[in-house]
Amino acid sequence: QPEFTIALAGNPNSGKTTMFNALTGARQHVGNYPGVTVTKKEGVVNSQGKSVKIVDLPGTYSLTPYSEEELAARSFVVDEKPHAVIDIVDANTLERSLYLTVQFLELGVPVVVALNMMDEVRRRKIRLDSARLADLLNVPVIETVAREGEGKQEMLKEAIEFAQQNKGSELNPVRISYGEDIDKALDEMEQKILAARFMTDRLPARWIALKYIEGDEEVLARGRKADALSMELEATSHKLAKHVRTTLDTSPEALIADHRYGFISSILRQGVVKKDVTQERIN
Ligand code: GDP
Ligand code: MG
Ligand code: K
Repeated sequence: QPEFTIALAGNPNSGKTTMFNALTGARQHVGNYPGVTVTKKEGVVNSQGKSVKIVDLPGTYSLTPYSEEELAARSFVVDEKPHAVIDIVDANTLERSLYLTVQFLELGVPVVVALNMMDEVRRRKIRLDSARLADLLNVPVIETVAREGEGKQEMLKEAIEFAQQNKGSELNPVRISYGEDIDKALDEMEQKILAARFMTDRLPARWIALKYIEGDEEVLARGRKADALSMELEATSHKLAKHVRTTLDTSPEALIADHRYGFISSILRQGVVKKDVTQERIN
């Protein structure tokens, strides 16, 4: 029985399966996620003297379960609680890719970011400061080229270290500001969720509140089974949605997405991406 489970997550086409194959070789097992037709690939590797189960999650842009793939990926992370998640990011589309990364961080998941496709980034003369990104996100960031196997050992080592450190302990989920109205509702709901210990055995209180505000049907359904507090949280969310609709002519969901992208672009502006203009002109 493997000691650790590490999941490979990321957007479609970010190189997950290529990395999965580079790590596991022929030692693969294919099955299905419970309740859906989405294929689940698993393999076992030995690294750092540990036996590690690697799971290739379906590609997702978000952790909002709009599709079977997104639902399968999120349920695996929430319910199976892998010891670490390696987020395979296409470094050529960093801004869009980090949208998923940030959602893992809000969920309090131990994440190692693999900046993949670095061969293409280098060819385009884009300079990415991965150490700076690691500082700003407060997680390990490793540059990789999955097709060449470049960076895979270091990436795995970081994930195993992360898994060992975080075994049994809780991470501090990232807290993003979503603007005055949403933040106020989030704070209130978070306090109530904590006081009632409403689903907090698996999930951070603020994340649960955020999902109520987003109107996440899967979390709402879990909540209805769990406790009477769910009625109150739904009522607060409806009131907020009405207020946001009246005053800003938009939905809380759209506001949340805007602020997440704002959070990401502020990180990227702090010296993460440097385009070498001189080189660009020469080529
Ligand atoms: P998945 O959808 O995340 O599983 O992505 P795949 O592993 O199927 O990869 C998508 C495409 O990107 C394939 O054509 C891969 O060969 C290619 N690819 C994967 N990793 C790299 C990389 O590091 N560099 C380059 N240039 N291509 C890559
Ligand atoms: Mg794949
Ligand atoms: K590509």
